[in-house]
Amino acid sequence: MGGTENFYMGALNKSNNKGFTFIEVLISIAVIGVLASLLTVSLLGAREKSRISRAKADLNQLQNAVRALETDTNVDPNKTPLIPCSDGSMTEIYLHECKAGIQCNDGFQRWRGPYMDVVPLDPWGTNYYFDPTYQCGAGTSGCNGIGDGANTSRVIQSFGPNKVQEMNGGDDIVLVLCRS
Ligand SMILES: [Ca+2]
Ligand SMILES: [Ca+2]
Repeated sequence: MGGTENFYMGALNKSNNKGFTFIEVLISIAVIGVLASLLTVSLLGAREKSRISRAKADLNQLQNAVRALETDTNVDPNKTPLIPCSDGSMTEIYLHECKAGIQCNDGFQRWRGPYMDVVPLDPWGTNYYFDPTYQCGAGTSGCNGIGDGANTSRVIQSFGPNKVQEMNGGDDIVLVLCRS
């Protein structure tokens, strides 16, 4: 027992005397650097995830507002007729515009809003959008795995982290009001 103890003490003393070599210090700094960057990446990832959840929650609220607009006026934003779902002549607009009919009225019949006091900006600072002719991609968030190809969906949407609307993919976050 005593012999083993001496052996360990000897090893301990030896390494204590030696201290850290330059290489060991470099390796420690590199390891700390890698751990710090991993932590940063995971924090950024968590923040982006919470922004995406917020966009989805906003879109759910906006959908409620659009459904209330439909009930009162029998049309969608920009007076888009409910049927047919796909109509290439209808225009895309931002949902905070009065033409959308959510927070103010631009000539809607039987309008009884505002259906939302203020249409918020999405978590990336872009206005939410109404697109009566959106092409879903199979991987688009909210398209539920259905890539429509040539067909179109009527959606409300956030352009996502890159702030640009994309068709058939990208980081858009959509809520489908109806499909053609
Ligand atoms: Ca479109
Ligand atoms: Ca996008």
